[in-house]
Amino acid sequence: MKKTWLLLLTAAAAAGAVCGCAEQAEQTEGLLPYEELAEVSDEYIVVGFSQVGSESDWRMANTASLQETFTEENGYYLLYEDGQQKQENQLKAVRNFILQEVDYIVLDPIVETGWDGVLQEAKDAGIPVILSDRSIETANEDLYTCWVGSDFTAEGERAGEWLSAYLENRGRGKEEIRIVTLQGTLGSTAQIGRTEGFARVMEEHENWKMLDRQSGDFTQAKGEEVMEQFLEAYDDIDAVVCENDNMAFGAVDAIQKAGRTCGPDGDMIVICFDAMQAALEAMVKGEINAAFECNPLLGPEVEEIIQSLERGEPVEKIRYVEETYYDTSMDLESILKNRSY
Ligand code: GZL
Repeated sequence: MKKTWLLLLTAAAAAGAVCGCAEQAEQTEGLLPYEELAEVSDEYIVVGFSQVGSESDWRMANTASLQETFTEENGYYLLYEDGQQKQENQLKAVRNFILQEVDYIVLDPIVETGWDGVLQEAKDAGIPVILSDRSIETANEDLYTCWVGSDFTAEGERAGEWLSAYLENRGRGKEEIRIVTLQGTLGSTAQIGRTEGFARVMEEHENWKMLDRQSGDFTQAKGEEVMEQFLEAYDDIDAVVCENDNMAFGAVDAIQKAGRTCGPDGDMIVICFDAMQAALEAMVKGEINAAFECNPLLGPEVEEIIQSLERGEPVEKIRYVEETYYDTSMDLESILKNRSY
């Protein structure tokens, strides 16, 4: 079902670079030139994609997955907007998409709250909204068609269970374990779920003590900064839980700069979420103990949903992707050879 495009004959239709290829990751500047709107009117399914930002390896892989899926060769015209980790940019992008009467809006919401108004506008405009990766908190579930992403709480529980088994196997099951956590962007679905999931396992271990949790905003620089503060504040940290790979890389840098050690042979256990290639390489180097996968390849999943909607078929409200974890007991060299991210 393609919406007949309303030609926007306004000066605001500034030239925009619309990308269809992953390596560009360019974003659409403002509105599309009206002559381009005419071209695509009935030829493509037009998708407006509002992305969180470009803060991490995971994010870049996720952006690439959608850009490699929604190409003109596949019958799509993608309007991509990088929110640069600011909700106001994403709100503006979604309003732009509504104004341009896209066929579908794909939104990866940086945080869970503050979306009801703009999603009501999309609903009033008859534009389905698919949440990709992160989700929203709303009293009105009709404001979006569905959410495809990870079960972040399960990821957090998996990490807690792994740590429990790891400590048990090393004869430390009864020892006091002092933990710090580098949280992701506060209020994001990934941060909420991972914190909650790990906390559930914490409750089963009265000998585990969470010394501190602070947000590193999913970035390596902030992760290093927060870990430096933790190292100054606590001199006997046993484990560092990093809610994404990039913060773990920052934490490892801070630990090493402080003359301390981490990883399977170090004095601090470091675990992280995402499990991108660089995290597995850090495990091979002995800097990180385990990485809990968060699948970034959501492009094909989102496309399947759009194709179902095009055929007038119902779609499930929540669609979780398959995920696993990796640790240094595994043949990481072989795994690295066969992994696409
Ligand atoms: C998780 C995603 C998170 C990643 C981070 O699905 O939202 O955001 O874990 C990214 O790397 O910044």
